[in-house]
Amino acid sequence: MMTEIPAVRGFIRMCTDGWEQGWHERNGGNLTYRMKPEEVEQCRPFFTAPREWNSMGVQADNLKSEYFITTGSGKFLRNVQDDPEHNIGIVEINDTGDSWRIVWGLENGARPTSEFPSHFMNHSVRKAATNGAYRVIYHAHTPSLIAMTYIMPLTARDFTRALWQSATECPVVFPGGVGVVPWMVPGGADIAMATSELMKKYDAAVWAHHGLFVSGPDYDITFGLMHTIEKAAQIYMLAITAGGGKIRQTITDDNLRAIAKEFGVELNEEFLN
Ligand code: 2HA
Ligand code: ZN
Repeated sequence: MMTEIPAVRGFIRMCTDGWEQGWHERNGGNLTYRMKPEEVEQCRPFFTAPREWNSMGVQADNLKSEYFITTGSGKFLRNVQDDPEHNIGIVEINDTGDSWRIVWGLENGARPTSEFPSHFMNHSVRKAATNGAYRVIYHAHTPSLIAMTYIMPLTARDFTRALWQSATECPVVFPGGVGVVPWMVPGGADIAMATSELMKKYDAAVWAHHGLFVSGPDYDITFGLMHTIEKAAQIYMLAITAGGGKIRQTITDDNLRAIAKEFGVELNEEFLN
């Protein structure tokens, strides 16, 4: 069965995990995975007759003829586990890198996530930046991080510092920091380009008043990054609220440097004083 293939099973589990965290109200959030050639071959016996090509409005040379597992547009991540065929699917990219067609799932006229252009451009940038290692792009509506976008200056520096200072593990998990996209209309090529520009530098991009995009090599690392950032945001919001807007003490820049040294990671120096 398709759902027994590890790449597909892991994809479904991640949708359920995100739902259980409270990050996917209604049709909120989306997930895509760039398949390995051997995974495509494992899935191919279950492929249905390919449907028509659909142009994306974005293009990437390094994603020509790739296959992606994707959540469906308007679909609820809550429903993926019970009914994968209607809520997720596999798409093939054409040999010019600007169109997709469905080869499995997304039954009854469903389409890939409305954020497919953003996912696609982020995949292109992260694939190039990591020599092909990165395969997962994940978008979620993480409440505490969204709340932070109402009270903090919308800069990479302000968000990165606040998050690094909110849990000792953070500088180890995302030493490069996080980027911030100002409020933009979701779903189109403009927000896709703005996000992928930041993804050249960062594994994670905050969407102001909307949520978070993260990238990674596999489901565990990518889900873990989303989870770590959202938990840090939750701690930050708890502390700032309990303190009446005042933080009495925090992890210092020297502390951050000491963690980096001990754990052998290189912190983005731009964000240190
Ligand atoms: O899938 O989250 O950003 C719905 C969304 C759009
Ligand atoms: Zn969203």
